[in-house]
Amino acid sequence: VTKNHSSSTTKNTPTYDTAMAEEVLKGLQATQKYLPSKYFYDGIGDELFQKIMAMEEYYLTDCEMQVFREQATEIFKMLFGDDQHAFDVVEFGAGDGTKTRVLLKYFLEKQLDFSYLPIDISENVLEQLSLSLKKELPALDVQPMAMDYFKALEQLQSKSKKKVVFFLGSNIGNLTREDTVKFLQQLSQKLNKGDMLLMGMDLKKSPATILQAYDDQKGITRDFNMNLLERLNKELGADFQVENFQHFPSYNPLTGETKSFLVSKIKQSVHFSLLGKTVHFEAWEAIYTELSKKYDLKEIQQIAQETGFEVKQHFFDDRQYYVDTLWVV
Ligand code: AVJ
Repeated sequence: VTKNHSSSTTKNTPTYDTAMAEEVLKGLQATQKYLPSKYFYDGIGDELFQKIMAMEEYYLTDCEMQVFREQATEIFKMLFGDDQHAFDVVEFGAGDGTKTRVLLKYFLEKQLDFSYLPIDISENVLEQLSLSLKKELPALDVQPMAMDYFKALEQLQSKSKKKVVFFLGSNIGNLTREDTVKFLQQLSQKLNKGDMLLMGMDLKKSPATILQAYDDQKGITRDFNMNLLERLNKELGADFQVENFQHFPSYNPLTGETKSFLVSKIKQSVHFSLLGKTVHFEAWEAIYTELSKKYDLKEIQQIAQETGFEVKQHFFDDRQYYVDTLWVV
């Protein structure tokens, strides 16, 4: 895999991430166009997502922070009970680790013997995370892994220390039902009996509340969605004119699926100079860019059962907007 850091190579030919190029073309050449949401997170996307987490409308982060601040003791008891042997904390989609820090700090105070293995698709965000943890929690052993969830799963050693897996922030919501089940099945197979999973899931609630979280007043979420096109311009030599696209989020209260789209306002063509390809858009043709799935407790129970886990306990915020659910293998 070649990577474009927008610097010139020795031959002076611009390079690009070939796996990304392939996935992007596949999505844009499909009958119903789509782009994988994992590509939101370049340096600018990381910054925009941090702004999203701080927004009034984006209740998810506040809910999870409240759960960790107010129920750390209960969570700790459920995770370890009397068994306080050495273990690994594996975190999928660690991001900037703001929420996790609350728990890591608590584990350190309890003098537990553990390493922290954060996994994220964004190298940029992982570097920042490692640096800030080194400063803030110098005693913590951090082993970062920059890759997507399925790659990281393959790397997990099954026969080692006890594992506590974190999958927070409703990151699971980005996966289709099929990928969710596939991911969790593979995960439970990698884990040993007694290993645990703490997973943050966003719950069904008033549709208006959900829609606002993905369609904020200031347009930060719009910029976040549009940045995907800017990234393709920078990294694949595309010539998207973002003003010719519209951010459009939707929520289906039957399925809990929140979907975000970029809709082409006009008939237009976009050329990818580095790939020698052109993509055509009809007026009002859409690109599906993100799924942010909302659950109910029945579906959570079903998924746990289907994937080889047992639900131990749900930790809710005050409004029951959100749940951190604790599962055991
Ligand atoms: C980071 C995947 C949990 O889906 O809610 C926020 C990303 N997208 N606003 C989500 C996101 C638009 C977020 N996750």
